[in-house]
Amino acid sequence: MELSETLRNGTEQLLSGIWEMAWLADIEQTDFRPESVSENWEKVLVPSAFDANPPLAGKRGSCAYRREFRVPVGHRALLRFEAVSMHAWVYVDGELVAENRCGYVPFDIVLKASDSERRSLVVLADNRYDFSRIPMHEEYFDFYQYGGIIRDVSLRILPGSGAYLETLQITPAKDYRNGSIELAIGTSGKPGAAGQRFAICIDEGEEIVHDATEADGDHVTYALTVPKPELWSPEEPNLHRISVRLLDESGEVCDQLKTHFGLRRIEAREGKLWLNEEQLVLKGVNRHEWHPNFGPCTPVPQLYADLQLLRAMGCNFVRGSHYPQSQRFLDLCDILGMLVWEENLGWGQRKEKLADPRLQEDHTVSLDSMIRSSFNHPSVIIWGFLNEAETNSEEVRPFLESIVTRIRKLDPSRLISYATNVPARDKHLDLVDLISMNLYPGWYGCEGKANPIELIAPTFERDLASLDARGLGDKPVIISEIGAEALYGWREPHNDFFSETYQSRYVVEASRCVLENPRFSGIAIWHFSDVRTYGGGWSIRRPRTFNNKGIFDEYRRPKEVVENVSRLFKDQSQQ
Ligand code: ADA
Repeated sequence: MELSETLRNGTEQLLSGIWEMAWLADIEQTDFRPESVSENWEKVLVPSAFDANPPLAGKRGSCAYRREFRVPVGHRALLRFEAVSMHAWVYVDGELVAENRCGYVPFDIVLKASDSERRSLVVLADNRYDFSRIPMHEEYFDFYQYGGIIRDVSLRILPGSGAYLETLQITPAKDYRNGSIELAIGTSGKPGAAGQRFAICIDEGEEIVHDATEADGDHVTYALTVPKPELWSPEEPNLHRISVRLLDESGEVCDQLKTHFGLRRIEAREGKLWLNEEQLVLKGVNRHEWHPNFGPCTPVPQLYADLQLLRAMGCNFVRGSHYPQSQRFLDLCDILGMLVWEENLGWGQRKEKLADPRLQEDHTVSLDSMIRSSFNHPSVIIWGFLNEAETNSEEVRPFLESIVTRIRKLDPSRLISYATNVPARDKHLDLVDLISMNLYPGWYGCEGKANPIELIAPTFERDLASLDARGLGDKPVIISEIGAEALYGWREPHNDFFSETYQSRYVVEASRCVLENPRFSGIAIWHFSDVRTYGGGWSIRRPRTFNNKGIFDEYRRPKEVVENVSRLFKDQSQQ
């Protein structure tokens, strides 16, 4: 399958490429006029982060982008931004048509028909922190947040009037092994309007025309069967394709969408994880989307290389920490067979922040977009949210409940989890399907301890016992983060903190404790590669202003740990 075919619906044209950009420094959006930016334009590649390279490295402020595009006269069009960071405003033909405050999720804009084929597009991206404007992004998060059009932009030409297709959502049904799926089609206007029909084709099968009579809420749903079903799994990541054409009363094709999907089932029961009814143990890493040359805009060949490094280690799992993933990365995970935890943006928020209606609203917008965009990726098996929030407080429960209820409504087929760093005191683990513990015994808080690595096993035992004592014994448990910093190339006789050898011993011991204990269903090492984080005085515990707990450095050079933990991961898969 061509990677370009795996674009969300296969009928879009990419607007990524060469645009123009003007750095506007401290201008506010309220003072910005798209037509008045007449100087300082320079060529820029989209997607890219404006502050990933000199001369704007480290700058906070506003940046304008512009280009033209064409829409046939009389047609509407759907503009899709896969991510603009952090605060974005979009102007088409001089008019403000969208504002977006969540820098890692896609947003769509439907453009009205115009009598001119040439349309002008201006985007203003602002990367300044300000809780009152963009509460989802905070300066203290332990990863650097950039500005700009950081993921692809695409355009889909829509019919001039009448309905068009909005979404295709495929859910493997109970009898998924024999190819049963549920297809939910979302259209603009009233779904299933009289006279509407859908011509549906799966793989190379025959195209069958269905009347759109039964609208189920926002969607028209069909029970369908894949003609030659092949299951999806990390070992055999088989994909199927579906195409839907919307026909009007006279049988004319008004619109078309396509997507790929996979037949697989993920479950949590009897304290274990199950994929396609077989017990599943997750072995993997947390991964930030970051490379020193590209910031958060990792090019596709590098995404592929990252996944190959993980596969070579015997990994089957990536936790996409700590924000919604790029669709290109998820496409590759589908194709190569990597299981994914996709997570809504959040990092260490305290209860006061979590109670703020502005944060709650933007969290919901971002969550909805993440689930809608990633719905058909078989690689995604877990929806995560709010990393290391103040979940030992009773007060955050209403918000957590609202998130879980919303996820279950949007997608009851996947597991729900959040990573907690207070498992023994966490008050809300009953809400999730999978308990995920971030623990750093033997790294943080072990000053003066003789053998810090020996703290790992008893800490795990203590926290597991506390879960079981609280009646949570039927829920599977993973270590969602554990790791130690190592500066690439630093090997020294003491094998002390920050050496590659300490990190290797630490991660190997943690992995051994997880893989040898049947109460655990997996581990995600913190983390894949070294990444830039906050600077200034806050980075006192972050040499180089990097989070150096990568098992690879930022250029993907393996540290000592890689070979040692790979051996363990691979041995375990042979058992
Ligand atoms: C936390 C957090 C990570 C990272 C890690 C660390 O668990 O979830 O993002 O900051 O600690 O390196 O300390």
